[in-house]
Amino acid sequence: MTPAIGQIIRSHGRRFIVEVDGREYDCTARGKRVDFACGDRVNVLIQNAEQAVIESAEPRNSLLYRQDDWKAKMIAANVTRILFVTAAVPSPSEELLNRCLIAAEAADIDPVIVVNKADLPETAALLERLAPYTALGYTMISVSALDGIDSLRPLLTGETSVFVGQSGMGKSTLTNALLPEARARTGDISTALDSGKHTTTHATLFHIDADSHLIDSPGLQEFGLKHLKPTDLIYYFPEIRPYIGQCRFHNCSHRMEPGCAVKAAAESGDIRPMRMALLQKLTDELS
Ligand SMILES: Nc1nc2c(ncn2[C@@H]2O[C@H](COP(=O)(O)OP(=O)(O)O)[C@@H](O)[C@H]2O)c(=O)[nH]1
Ligand SMILES: [Mg+2]
Ligand SMILES: [Zn+2]
Repeated sequence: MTPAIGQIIRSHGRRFIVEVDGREYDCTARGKRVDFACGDRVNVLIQNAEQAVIESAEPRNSLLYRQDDWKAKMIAANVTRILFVTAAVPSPSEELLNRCLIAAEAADIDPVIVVNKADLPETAALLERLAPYTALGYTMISVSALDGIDSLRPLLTGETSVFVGQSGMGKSTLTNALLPEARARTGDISTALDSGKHTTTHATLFHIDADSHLIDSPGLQEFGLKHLKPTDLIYYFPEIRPYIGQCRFHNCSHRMEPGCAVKAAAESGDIRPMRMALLQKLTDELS
């Protein structure tokens, strides 16, 4: 058995595909551990040409994580950029976008909003609806996986990026457009694990070039943030951050306390009602 260092490029529950020097090994983890994610760099013991055992993971630079009521899900490790892919059809959830932005802020990973399907006439209205997010400092681009993705490429250069978003928004189509050779591999996974359906069920890491990598992930319907502390939430809202520490009471809940700087900012229009309502909703959810 030969020790080596590799990277998890797919995770299938208890099984992981680890890439070592360009070769793929089917791995399980010692002690049946499952707390590894696509993108993790791992120490393996190679057993034969196809199989290896994961001994341990190297410390992560980042972890994109979601936690619903009962299950915690590691989406991707060591990513430097999160691309939230949305589109005018099927109907996009603005709350999911907001939750993803908050998760990105909490993980200290740079998020980008990718509005796909620019070829559809409905896209103009969505771009208008999402314009306030650029005012918050988030980068937003409009692309068409079928028609043109040139504005996307420079954002991926030198980064390890992950596509996240609802199912049907075009994450896998964008992946294929970026990497023509990914088509076959996506097809393989679909046939082997989803009985022929073209739904992405597992995160998969692809190499764009030696320094640029891309993880395609399964569609999200919800984005639980149960792992966050309610009192930390205001740090993850860029437009609320300037008011931290300005309220009269240090334990202000930003609801009805007198001298609340956050509420005053909301009343003067510096914080959108939708974002304020989300802050309250998440505070309740996490308390
Ligand atoms: N019109 C249009 N359709 C697209 C575009 N990108 C993806 N689609 C279609 O949207 C559907 C879902 O795409 P898919 O990549 O599987 O979405 P995913 O679930 O986010 O991975 C497929 O039928 C695609 O052909 C686009 O830019 N324009
Ligand atoms: Mg997909
Ligand atoms: Zn307050």
